[in-house]
Amino acid sequence: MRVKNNIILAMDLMNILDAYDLSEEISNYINTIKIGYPLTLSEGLSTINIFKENFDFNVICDYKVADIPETNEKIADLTFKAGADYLIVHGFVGSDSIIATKEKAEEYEKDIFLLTEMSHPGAKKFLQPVADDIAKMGVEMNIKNYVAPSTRLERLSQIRDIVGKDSFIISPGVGTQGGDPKKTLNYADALIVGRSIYESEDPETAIKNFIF
Ligand code: NUP
Repeated sequence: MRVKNNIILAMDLMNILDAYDLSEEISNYINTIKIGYPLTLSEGLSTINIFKENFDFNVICDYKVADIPETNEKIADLTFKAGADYLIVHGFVGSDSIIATKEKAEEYEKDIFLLTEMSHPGAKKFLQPVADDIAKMGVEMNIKNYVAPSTRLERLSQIRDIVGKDSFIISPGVGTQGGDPKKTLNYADALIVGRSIYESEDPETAIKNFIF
């Protein structure tokens, strides 16, 4: 995937009209967006195609899929059928659950991102102790795309070492959560940025602060 300016906009808005307006404002700088539960539960899966048809964005669906394989497969099927290019999947549920989403992605000629360690403080307690193992499992499973935190650069660096230089890492937590965007790009291929852009009075200028 080629992510323009190495920035993925986290489109955590609660209605499609705001999301559409923002897309118009920033589409010269951004070609990849991430949508999650806020927009999807507000407006439905059909939002994916609105972004694809009107802006030709790469759309990553951040549904942090974390269920048994059979349920994961259904979620992946609905998401890719709706037009998603990528689906973010939790790693802690284990390889069978992940395989279910990966195989479904392949059916649609799409792909998944494996979520290793999360960026918020609470992730230190349960997720951090197993995050290296999640990344190692991803490598064994031949997964190429990962999500890892910008809020703990030493952890991001460690995860990069595990998944190797040819893997593609996208990293949330810069800006509002405190992560340093420039340093993050020493280890990650692209930044995920939400509030620092969509809550800004001037999203275009806000984006320029993340371009190096
Ligand atoms: O570990 C993660 N941290 C995180 O913030 C994994 C994520 N997927 N995210 C998402 O990235 C979060 O749900 C939000 O959509 C985005 C970060 O947004 P912001 O903190 O820049 O507003």
